[in-house]
Amino acid sequence: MKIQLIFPRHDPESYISRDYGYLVLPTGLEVLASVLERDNIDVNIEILNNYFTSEKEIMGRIDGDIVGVTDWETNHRTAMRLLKAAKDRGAITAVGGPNASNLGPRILNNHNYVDYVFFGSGEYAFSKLVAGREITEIENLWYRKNNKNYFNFYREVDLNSLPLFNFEHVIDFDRKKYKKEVSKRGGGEQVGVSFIRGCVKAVSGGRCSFCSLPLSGLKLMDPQKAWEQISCLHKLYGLDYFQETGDAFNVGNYPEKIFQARPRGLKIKFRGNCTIPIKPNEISTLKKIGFVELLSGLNHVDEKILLSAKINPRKISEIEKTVELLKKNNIIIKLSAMFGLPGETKDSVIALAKYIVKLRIKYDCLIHVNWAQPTVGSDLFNTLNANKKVARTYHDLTGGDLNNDDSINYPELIKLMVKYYCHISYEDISTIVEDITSYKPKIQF
Ligand code: B12
Ligand code: SF4
Repeated sequence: MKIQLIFPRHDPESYISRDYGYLVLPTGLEVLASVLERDNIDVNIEILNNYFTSEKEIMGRIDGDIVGVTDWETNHRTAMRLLKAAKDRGAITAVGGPNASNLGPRILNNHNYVDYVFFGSGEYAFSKLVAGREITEIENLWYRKNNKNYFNFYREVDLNSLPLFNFEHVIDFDRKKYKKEVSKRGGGEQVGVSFIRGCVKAVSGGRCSFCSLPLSGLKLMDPQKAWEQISCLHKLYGLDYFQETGDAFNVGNYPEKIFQARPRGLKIKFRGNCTIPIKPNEISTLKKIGFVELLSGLNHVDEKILLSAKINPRKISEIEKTVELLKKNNIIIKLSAMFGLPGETKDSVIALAKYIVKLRIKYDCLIHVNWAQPTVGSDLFNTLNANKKVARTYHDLTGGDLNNDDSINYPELIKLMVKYYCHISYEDISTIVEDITSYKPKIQF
């Protein structure tokens, strides 16, 4: 049986440029492939990465018995086009990934050429589907039966049960060409490795209002195994820069355990998300592990807004202490701030804007400025969808249906969130944000 797994490039109409600096190596799909092989299922697996192989060429190559595609919000339309082509050629079609995860019934309702939608981690579930197991026994799976949509049950994978993965199934992957192309585009060469699934904040204090993370609980990979995975990719391809893909790498003493298990003589760089504040001893552990870049949510500075978004407020002085220490340790910090959360006022927008400028000037750190996005699957989206005025106005403006669409016009929905839930207009927030974006730090994102 032939299995084709496809990682699509961003939709031409997405807000991300097709020449954007990063090239994606499809870690998630290779993890799925490694499990199929480990489970001794008699398959021939091909991974088509739209970053290396053009869409036209991929379309020409589609001939799998099962075709599975990764769906991000920024490549959703391309994902659907590819799945349609696969169904036209008689394939069983499956879609997974962070975007599809929250769209199960919507995708099944709107795209009759899609047979299965996977929620969250796909390792056990996809392997069972390919092995032909009874559909009702498969976790994390949305499917159609007699014109109705069903979801069986949720189960997180045990990361220690997974085999090691490599990039051997990716068609046209040439390490040298990859390196050259990455440097031409000016992007980082970090490769995703997944040692942490789930979020400690969600487990302990509930999910943030804008969160659409399709996982619950928290799973950690044994540090010994984590290094085996890294050593394997380093040995095979010389890869030496990794992004740990979890929401927060600094979970309890996990960084210290990773440091203790580190094999001697292996020079590896890391990038990953951490929750701040971070204690000085923890920063020095991150440094010793090889962290060169750290990503973290600054979110907002207004306590009321933070609390209503279920984000833990932090003292500004603690944030600055962390930023200063990271800088001293030569770890680049990239923060993200969020405008337009419910409750925003002129004062709160100005306070956040001033703080961003202060951090940029004082520490020259990069702060990515975003609008709070009510992604399907988040509490924010559910609140907007339940508000009849918002749903009706959204329909009048876009022709869309918030209850059933799988392609949401987020720019319009954000405007409506600001209109109905903030005490300042969208235009006024935009003007203030434009003012602060004129300052460019030396480090680029
Ligand atoms: C690493 C990463 C990157 C890296 C590299 C991406 C890569 N794949 O290697 C870089 C830094 C380049 C990046 C950039 C961006 N990223 Co990014 N990134 C991530 C991150 C942190 C990890 C992805 C990953 O490798 N996960 C680990 C693997 C094992 O999981 P996975 O890929 O999800 O696959 C599993 C399941 O989803 C499922 N699955 C996936 N596909 C399929 C297919 C089938 C058929 C099946 C059955 C199952 C299945 O099974 C897999 C195994 O369990 C995620 C957040 C996260 N934790 O997921 C964001 C994330 C994917 N990124 C996101 C975004 C928006 C972006 C950017 C567009 C941001 C921006 N505005 O610039 C850019 C654009 C990238 C580009 N190429 O142009 C969003 C997507 C939002 C959404 N809902 O779709 C995410 C979810 C972050 C977030 N919460 O907002 N990113
Ligand atoms: S937004 Fe991030 S920190 Fe908040 S619950 Fe979701 S994954 Fe956790």
